[in-house]
Amino acid sequence: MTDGPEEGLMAAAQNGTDLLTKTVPKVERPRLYKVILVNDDFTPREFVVQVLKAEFRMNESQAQQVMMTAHRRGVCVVAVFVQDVAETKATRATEAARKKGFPLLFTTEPEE
Ligand code: TYC
Repeated sequence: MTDGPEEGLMAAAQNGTDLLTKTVPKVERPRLYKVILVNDDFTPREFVVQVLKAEFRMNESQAQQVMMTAHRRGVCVVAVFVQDVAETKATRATEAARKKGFPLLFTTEPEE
């Protein structure tokens, strides 16, 4: 298999007087969406790490690295998912922060 989209296939056979066809539906990989962590001046570092561990199943070291990248550069890509999963995770993570009164924000954007 190549990198490009899978091609739909069609096979036809002449059998007596009947033309037999078989089609295989075209299947493409869904577009992936990035979940992006946005820096702010108020959310405590340790709380950001806690949310990354809880909502994105990161270990302490991974969560620390992602948090510090957002802290230093302004944003950091947390992970990529299909659109509905990316949006659900970004919303849940942002809501967890709102519940505690922090402005922490997770956004999503399509890859490529
Ligand atoms: N900048 C915050 C602070 O110094 C920590 C922080 C890091 C907040 C990453 C948000 O996405 C973030 N307390």
